[in-house]
Amino acid sequence: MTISRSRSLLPALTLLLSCLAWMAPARAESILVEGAWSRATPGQARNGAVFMALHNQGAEDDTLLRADADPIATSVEIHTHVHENNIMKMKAVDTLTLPAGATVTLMPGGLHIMLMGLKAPLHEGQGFTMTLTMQKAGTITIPVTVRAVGAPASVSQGHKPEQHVH
Ligand SMILES: [Cu+2]
Repeated sequence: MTISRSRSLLPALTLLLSCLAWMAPARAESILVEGAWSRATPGQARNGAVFMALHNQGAEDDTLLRADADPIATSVEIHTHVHENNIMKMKAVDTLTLPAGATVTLMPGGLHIMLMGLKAPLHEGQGFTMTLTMQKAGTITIPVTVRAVGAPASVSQGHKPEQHVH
């Protein structure tokens, strides 16, 4: 984990400390997975989504082939969002390319891992594990923390050194 060099360090640090519990990175050779989280599911919702940052620290491109969340979900798909007739729709993709030296961020409104057929609602504060299978790096088990229903789009946004004051 790297701490951003943001000048507004205190809020970032506070946020960082509050998410350290689920920020513990998981690693499989060249792939580092950070900050995997899911939203609590309201009422009768049968589907959930998981978000995370996938860092490919290797010299070669890799591919996320599949994700599994047994036993909490019946099936798991990799989804993205596409614009169709001015409507944002979710669309399943077969695989996800992880370019060498790059970070692919899964976040609400974009790429996500879809949990289909949840066997029980996801409650805030709960944790579960998922496995990700990469073509080259193999399988990695990651911890996922469930955050509140209204959790903001991406906590990692708070970690970006984006608030430059000139
Ligand atoms: Cu989806």
